[in-house]
This record gives sequence, structure tokens and C-alpha cells, in this order.
Amino acid sequence: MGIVSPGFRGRRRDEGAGLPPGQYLTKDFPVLSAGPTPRVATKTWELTITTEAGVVHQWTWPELLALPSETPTVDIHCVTKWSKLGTNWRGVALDTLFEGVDTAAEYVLAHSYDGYTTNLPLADLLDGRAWVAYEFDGAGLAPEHGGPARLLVPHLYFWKSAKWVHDLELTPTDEPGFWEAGGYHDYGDPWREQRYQGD
Ligand SMILES: Nc1nc2c(c(=O)[nH]1)N[C@H]1C(S)=C(S)[C@@H](COP(=O)(O)O)O[C@H]1N2
Ligand SMILES: [Mo]
Repeated sequence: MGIVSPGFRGRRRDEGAGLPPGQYLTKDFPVLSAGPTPRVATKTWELTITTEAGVVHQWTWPELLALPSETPTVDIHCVTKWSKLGTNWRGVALDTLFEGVDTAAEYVLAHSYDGYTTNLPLADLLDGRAWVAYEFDGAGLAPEHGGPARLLVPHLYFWKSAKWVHDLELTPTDEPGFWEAGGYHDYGDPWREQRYQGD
């Protein structure tokens, strides 16, 4: 017959098309922090990459801003099931920061100014898939969202995107971070619904 019965619209194209399993869309930007927002002044802020050999690469705030930046538009997915599509950021690609870093380590444990940690494979931070972001929607990143700067790793659940990022520690083995030690998945791929250990 080729006629769609009244009331049946099939899959709605304006909603759900770009959502990983179990997620819903939100228009606002929820704040999820395990503790209080640390106030980190850009005067004292610094970002470090520490290799497994103990070599420290360091950037001050002006040094970070002097690096070439990118403006990724990405979808973000929180394990508490909200997703936001097409978010606009500015930041420095991790490829740029890791350019002069000599390492054989395969994992990174990100440490933040609030004491938060989260683990990721180094490969997931490279190839244009991760940034140290310092602007959201054309304005400086708000403190509650991780300002002055946060990790942005949109292809993994958003808990991997460490706010107030301070040090990226290269580790030969995968060391669980804050949520991972509490039962959340070590990798956290939203498309495979890797929410908890064992998923
Ligand atoms: N330093 C730090 N980073 C963090 C968190 C945190 O508590 N501390 N929470 C994580 C979680 S669980 C999520 S979902 C996102 C939330 O980011 P938002 O508050 O900007 O939405 O930040 C992640 N990064
Ligand atoms: Mo989260």
C-alpha cells in the first residue's frame, strides 16, 4: 500500500539519530563535579605532561594560549545518560602537546586541580580526538565546567574529560582513576555502553 498509517511517524529524525544507546538529549549544560569547584588562577595555572621516566613537560597559561588552537564541534555523552550534540569548543589538540614527548607508555592518568583522576589509553588522546579546551561557545570556559582548562575527549563518556586538568601522567599500565576505582569502566565507550566494569 505504501501509505504510513496515521499516528505512525517511524523514527524521529530530529531526535535520537546521533545518540548512543540509553542516552537522551539535553539542551542545557548540566554541571557534574565530585566536589567543590576549585578556583585556579591563570597566573599560577600550569599544565604538565610527566613521562614514565620522570621527564616533565610544562606549559604556563600564556604558553598554552600561544600554541595553535582548534575549534572542534563535538557531541558529548555523560554516563548519567544526558547527551549534548554539536557543542563548540576551542582548545589545543593533545597531538600538539605530545609532539616533543618521548614515551613508550601506553596509558595516561589525568590529574586535576581538585584531586580528580581518570585513566585513558594514550592512543585515545591522539589523532585529533582530544583537546585541552579553554573556551566553550566562544567564551572562556566557566569554572564549574572546568575553567581555566579541561580535557575534552568526546568519543568517550564525559567523565574521562577531566575538568581543571593539571597533569597528564604517562603510565606503563592502566591505573584506574577516581570513578574507575569505584566501579566505572576503564575505557568508557558510549557506543558500546561501557558504563561499568564488566560492560
Ligand atoms: N576534575 C574533575 N573533572 C571531572 C569531574 C570532576 O568531578 N572533577 N566530573 C566528570 C564527570 S562525571 C562529568 S559527566 C563531566 C561533567 O562536565 P560538566 O560539569 O562540564 O558537564 O566532567 C568530568 N570531569
Ligand atoms: Mo558524569
